[in-house]
Amino acid sequence: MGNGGLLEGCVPFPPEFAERYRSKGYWKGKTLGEWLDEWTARYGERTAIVSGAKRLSYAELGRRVERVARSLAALGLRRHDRVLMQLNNVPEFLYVTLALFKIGALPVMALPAHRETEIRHFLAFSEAVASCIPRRFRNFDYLHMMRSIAPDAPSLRHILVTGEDAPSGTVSIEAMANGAADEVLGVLDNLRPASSDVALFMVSGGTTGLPKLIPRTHDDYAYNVEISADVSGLGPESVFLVALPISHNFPFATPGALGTLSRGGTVVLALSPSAEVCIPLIERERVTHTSTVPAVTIQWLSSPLRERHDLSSLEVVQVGGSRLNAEVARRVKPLLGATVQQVFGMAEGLNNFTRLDDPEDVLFNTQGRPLSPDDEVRVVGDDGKPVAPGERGELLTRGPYTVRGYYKAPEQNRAAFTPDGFYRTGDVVRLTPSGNFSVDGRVKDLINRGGEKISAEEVENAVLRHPAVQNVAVVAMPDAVLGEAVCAYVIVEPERALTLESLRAFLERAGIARFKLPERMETVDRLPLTSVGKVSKKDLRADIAARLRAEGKVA
Ligand code: OOB
Repeated sequence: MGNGGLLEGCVPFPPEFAERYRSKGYWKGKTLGEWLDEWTARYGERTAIVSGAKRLSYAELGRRVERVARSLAALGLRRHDRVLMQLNNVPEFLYVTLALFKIGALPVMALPAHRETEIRHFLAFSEAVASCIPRRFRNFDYLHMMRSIAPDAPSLRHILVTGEDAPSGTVSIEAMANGAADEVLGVLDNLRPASSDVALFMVSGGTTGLPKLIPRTHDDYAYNVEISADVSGLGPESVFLVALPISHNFPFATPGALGTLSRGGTVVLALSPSAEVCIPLIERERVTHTSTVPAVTIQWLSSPLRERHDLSSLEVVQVGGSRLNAEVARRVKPLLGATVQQVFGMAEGLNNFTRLDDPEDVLFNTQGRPLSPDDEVRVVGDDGKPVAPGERGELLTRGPYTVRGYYKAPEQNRAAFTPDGFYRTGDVVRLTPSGNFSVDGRVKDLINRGGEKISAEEVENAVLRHPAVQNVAVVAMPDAVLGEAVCAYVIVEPERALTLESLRAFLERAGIARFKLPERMETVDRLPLTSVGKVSKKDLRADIAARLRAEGKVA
């Protein structure tokens, strides 16, 4: 134990639930930092991380994390301090995140794709004291962005960067990891968090204006890691390719990097999920497991590189984040030589997996079933009452690794959680006779673009700031590879003109992540309304789907 007390603004598990999860052995009473110490002691000289030409043993990883933890403590970071993480798939992501777990400071898992608007929001809302960024990645200068934001973020005291040398006003993570920074011996003992405390903040795909923060505790997140590692068949001989951006829950901890480290396997970091990067890497490192979104799976399946490389090591390809088409699922074994495992998870908690020995019908046509015997799931109709078995309804859930509330969001929590603590997933599911879920739709107002969640309201608010826009509604349109893409229906101000290009340029200048920008714009005189006078997104979705079909762009 450490100094108790949950971070203010977080909703605790009710004591009787916490007690049950502990007594059943789900929550083991260890922090993620303590878990890391166990793994590094147990797997010592085995290879923990591969990144480019760099290979690190567990022992070396443990030493680096320890030095970074001490350096962060020396910088003044303390338990409960928030740290914005915006690193791409580099070892520094793991050094810092694991070091923060040790000192009880809290990573906020932003994405490299986020831009000024999102980052300003995260810094202000979390009151982060430090931010962690690459110097440059994919032709974007993160240091420049951070320096222009910093004066408006009064809480921000440190900018931690990748690379050996640190430009003025920044700290090099690599230097900390190499022991070049000051060490504060003994200080860590005063900082140890409790296992019941918050360990990190995930970012919600969210349906409201701006992304919400999801507090996950050491106990619940460690359990998430453990049960997802079990169901994925990970062991000391496993080699896991982290292809998706590592700050997502799926590649980070479900089971992803942490699940692999918990089993003594090797984590291979890829700088991009593209076939060009990943397929040669699978051959070179003899990768056994990886996690992908359907859009990535499709790209790998159709890549000519597949035939030019030896992929025989590959055992399991996990696919999640958005609905996988059964025909695509069917092609994974013949074309990649691996078992497909569908993963229907969420940063808020609940994970559903198909099991590796499930019959093909389940593997191809369902999104799996919950991992924990104590995951409680309900499928309810519009009236909030359970539907008949096999009928469609919204999935509600509560359990040993599902949050009870978003951070500092009492109002949104009243809408997103039932009074008895079930999280309303917003997903429309059907329980199939095999006991697995089929994800058939959603009631939440977001666009799932290749697994990346985009709040319609957030994009609408940004579009409304354009002077030529009188009103707008943003909806999902079908996309053959991404599943969905962003379409904006705009009412243009009289006497003004607006093109998709100028709207996108406007949004990009406003500092909004590129993946959220509309890919199509329809100008209309009015927006269709429902009987209660709200914009009918259902009609708009049907309209854009019909147009795309008429244009021969989708089947
Ligand atoms: C994962 O997490 P998030 O938080 O980015 O998104 C969660 C939402 C779900 O509520 C659902 O709407 C959708 O993403 N989703 C799926 C799906 N997996 C997620 N929809 C259909 N089929 C699937 N297989 O996306 C996430 C977190 C952990 C593991 C895997 C995915």
